[in-house]
Amino acid sequence: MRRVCDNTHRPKLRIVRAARVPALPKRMRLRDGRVIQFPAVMGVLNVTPDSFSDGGRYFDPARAIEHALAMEAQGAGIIDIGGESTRPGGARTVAVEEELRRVMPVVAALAPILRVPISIDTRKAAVAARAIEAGAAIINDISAFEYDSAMASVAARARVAVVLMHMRGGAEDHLKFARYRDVAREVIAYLCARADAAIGAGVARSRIILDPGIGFAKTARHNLALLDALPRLAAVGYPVMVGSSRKSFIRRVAGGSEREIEFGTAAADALAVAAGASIVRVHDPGAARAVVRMAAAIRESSSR
Ligand code: PMM
Repeated sequence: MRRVCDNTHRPKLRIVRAARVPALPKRMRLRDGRVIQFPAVMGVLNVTPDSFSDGGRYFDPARAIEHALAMEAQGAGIIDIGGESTRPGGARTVAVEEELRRVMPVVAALAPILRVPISIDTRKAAVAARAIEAGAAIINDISAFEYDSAMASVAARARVAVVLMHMRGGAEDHLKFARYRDVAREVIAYLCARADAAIGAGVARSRIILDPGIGFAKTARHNLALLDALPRLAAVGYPVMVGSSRKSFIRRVAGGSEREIEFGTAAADALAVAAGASIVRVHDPGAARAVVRMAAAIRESSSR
């Protein structure tokens, strides 16, 4: 696999076109043989009373299960289940026992009936391990294995896929850390280092996904710069995941009405896929599927 961890320079004019559409991963094979075809849509299922955009709506397990099945029917290729809110400025750390109480009934009920893989959105190794036992195939760790030192060995032993995301500070206070000299260069360097650390701990290179962490310790300006720099992150060689859906920079740029948030999210996701993203993490997989299909078709025609 081509890796360009020091790919932080600006491309020269004559290679700009090639640099904007790097050769991208086409699929990822999971440990149980299932295959995620890229670009894919990840549907968000927050089983929390206080998440950023859907807090409380799916706290009841029966409603959460129903919503996951609906998202699969609408075209989600992965269902991401989380029990700890990361709402900027308002999130509180949740104890392991409480997080397990929230997510486990939902993971256990969904694993046998979903066709698409389950990803567990957690920073805690104990939660990841129990979710994997119940059938989760992906760990989505917003701390890129930094919060819990046991996470890398859980991932390596279970041979699950991993999403390593960039953030600074904790879920509670990350906005204090939104200071960069060159946000794209620093985020790419960090993600390369975390991927190397994961590989060093025994995670297969072929199961690593990188995420720039839109909204985590970033201002609107940082988020826009990172979306613009996605070709550089994609050129590192790992599949890239992007989670812009309904985040506050969308409201700030596109406007705060439901329609503005919806179309603002769609624009960010379309441009992310055109710039090389392999997965978009969204709250509305039905809309995102059409967006992703269209953007991918244009991207493929331009790289032919
Ligand atoms: N965003 C949220 C939670 N988990 N995981 C990854 N990998 N990337 C993200 O951007 C991300 C995440 C917060 O958004 P939500 O409260 O709407 O789920």
